[in-house]
Order: sequence, then structure tokens, then C-alpha cells
Amino acid sequence: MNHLYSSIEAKYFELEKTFGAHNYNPLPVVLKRGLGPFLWDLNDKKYFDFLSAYSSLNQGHCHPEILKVLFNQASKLTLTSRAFHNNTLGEFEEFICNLFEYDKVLPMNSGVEAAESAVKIARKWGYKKKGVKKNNAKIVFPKNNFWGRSIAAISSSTNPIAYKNFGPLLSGFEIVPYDNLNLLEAKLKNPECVGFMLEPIQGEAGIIVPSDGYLSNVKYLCNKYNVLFIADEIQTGLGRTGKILATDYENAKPDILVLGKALSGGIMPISAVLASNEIMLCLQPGEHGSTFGGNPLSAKIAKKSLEVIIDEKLAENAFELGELFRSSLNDYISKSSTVKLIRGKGLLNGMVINDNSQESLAWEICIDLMKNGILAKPTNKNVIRFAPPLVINKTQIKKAIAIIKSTLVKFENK
Ligand code: IF1
Repeated sequence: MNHLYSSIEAKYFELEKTFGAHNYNPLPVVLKRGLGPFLWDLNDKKYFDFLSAYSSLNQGHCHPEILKVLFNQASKLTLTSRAFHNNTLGEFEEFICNLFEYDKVLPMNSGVEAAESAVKIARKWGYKKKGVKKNNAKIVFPKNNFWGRSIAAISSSTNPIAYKNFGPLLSGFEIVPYDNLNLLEAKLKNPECVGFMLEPIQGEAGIIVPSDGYLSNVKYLCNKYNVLFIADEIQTGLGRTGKILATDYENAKPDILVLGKALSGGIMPISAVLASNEIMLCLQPGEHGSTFGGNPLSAKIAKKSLEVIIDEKLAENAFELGELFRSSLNDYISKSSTVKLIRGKGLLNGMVINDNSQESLAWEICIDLMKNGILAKPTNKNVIRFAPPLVINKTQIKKAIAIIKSTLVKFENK
């Protein structure tokens, strides 16, 4: 690396480069501690975390209540497998089903596992309940969807970087444009169509917010053609967008709800699929499972992570501070030549950089933000994602806004 880094940092860069797979391109910072909305690097330099591990840390780093539950449960029982019952899983299942008003929950670990589980469940429902002919079920996804890196997830991807050279891919997946109801309806009419899986705001695609009314119309059309509306709220859910679920903005309760990321409070991978009895009971013993899914430790942590979001009114805070964040930056952007616009809901925001300049401008801005004390990352080349932990307060976010503005000044007319 260069003179900016001490030899101890260089050591960590070098170790990861030498021994780790090269599947990421991280910002050159080595973190050692986190608390609430803040992170610290090896030199004790303090940063605002404006990524929140891709929205997994809505409750902030090292939330004291979640840590208490972690330490307490970890000293008693962590893993039993689902071959036996344990004394924490049922209470979590009851809590999450009541909270989101579903009959049943399927606990998994990573987001991609939960989303893939939803796909499996929708297919089985299609064969058992809708009467689709063997192996003919179709699931529809919008263009630029992102739900992980497994072979199933990349089989629905429209991004060549995600799927190229990883074939053969799965069949039975179909693509429609995002935020287009006419072309969606044409697909849903197909009697072999069993599900439409949707991110209520597209994350990886660059924080794409659909038109008002899109979600409720999707729900209406899915209902009309007896197709399951599957909402991937892994990133948008749990307060991030200013409501507990992004689908709460409209009359759009999903038939299958997929949660991940912040369900864990940032502690360990925890995900879940929620659905009615009619749908979930299509799964029979032996047909699906996971060694770690629903383990006693994750059950306790997930329940507490949800309680923190509700008790601390994190969705309300995200709503209020999100409005403040966008309106403050819009004042700046109206006079900016570098930034095109900012879009998002709650504290899930994307700042679009004018890309008629070099492709790496968003990256360069993120490097300067880092120097100035904010950690954020570009997504989709020219969009910078701003997604701080939802425990950030008004004073803190105002300070971060000031840093973002003063960082951008250097890039004007560049
Ligand atoms: C990476 C983005 C975020 C997701 C949605 C399922 C999953 C994800 C809507 C899978 C995962 C991640 C994974 C991470 C980057 C990231 C991401 F930049 F791609 F768009 F969060 F915003 N559904 N999203 O966003 O969840 O299996 O990873 O737990 O580097 O791949 P997972």
C-alpha cells in the first residue's frame, strides 16, 4: 500500500490478499471496534458507519441488550440441531408470527438461503395447490434483482458479472422489467406461474424506489392470477426504510415474507421465511432443513433484535432522519455538478453521481469520505449507498451530512 498506512494495517491488507479469495474489493480501512453508529480503525480513528453491513446492523454495533442475550444464551445452549426440540425456538417463532401476522415461520441462516427456501416453497405450493404440471413451475423476478450468490440466485440474475462462467443455471425463472405492471401481468397470467419475488426497493440495482402504487398493484395482480407475492425484505425490512416493512407503505402484505440481515442484530447470520399455513405446510418433514437454522442462540438473538427495533422506535427514527437527510442533501445537490440526485426511503438512500466523468468517481468520493470520517461504499458503479445504523440520532446525522457536503465540494467541476 502507500505511506498513508502503518505497517500494521499493511499486514492485514497483505494477509487477506495472500490467503483470502479475491471476491471483494474493500475500502482500505482495517476496523477493530464498533458501537452504535460508529466504527474505529486500528489507529483509533472514529468513523460514522454508513453501510451498516448492508443494513444488517439496524440496531447499531454491539447493542448492549442484544449482547446481554448473546452472552447469557451462549453460556447455556447454542446448538441442538432440529433433530431435537429446544426451549427458545418456539418462543421466537410465536413472537415473529404474531408480529408480522403470519401462521408459520421457517428459520434459516443467510439471506440467500431464506430466499431460496421461499422459491422452493412457492414451487411446491404450485404443484400441490395450484395444480401446475410436474417441473413446469415458473417464478418471475424483476430485472436487476439481487438475492445472493448461490446457483439458484444467480440463475435469476440479469447481471453478467454475477452469472457469467457459473453455468449451467437453473430453469423456470423469468424476468420482467421492474416497476412495470403491464408486462408483469402478462407473465402472471401464465397458469404455470407460481410466484413473483420482489425487493420493495431494489438494493444492489442502485437503491431503486418503484412508483407509488406499484407494490399494492403487484399484490392485486398476484392475487388475481393466484400467484404468490414473495417480498424479499432482507435489506428493506426491519425499520430500514422508515416502516417495519417496506411493503407497509402500501396495501401489499406479501404471501411469503423473506427476512434476513437485521434480524440478526448484526451478530450472526439469521434469516426467516413467513407464510400462511396453506403455503408453509406444503413443506413436510425431511423436505427442507438446515443444521444451524433455528438454533437456540439465534432464536434468542432474533427475538431481542426485533424487540429492540420496536421498543426503540427505530423505524420511526429512520423515517424522520431519512427525510432530514434527503432534504438537507437536496439543498446541496440542486447546485451541484457532481451529484445528480439522492433517492431512497427512510435510511436506505442512494446518491447518484454524474457519470459522464470517470467511472471511478463514486469510489474516489468514498475514499475521501473515509478520510473525513464516513464509511460508505458505491453500488452499481455510480451510486453511493448511505445506510447508517437506525440508532443514529439527529445531532449525529447532521454532523454526517456536513461531512458529506464538505467532501463533495472538492469534486465539483472535476
Ligand atoms: C454481497 C448488495 C446489499 C440482498 C437481498 C438477499 C440477499 C441480499 C435483497 C442475500 C444480500 C448483499 C450481499 C452482499 C452485498 C449485499 C447488498 F450490495 F448486493 F445490494 F445488501 F445491498 N436479498 N445483499 O440484498 O443475503 O445471503 O448475503 O445474507 O457482497 O454479496 P445473504
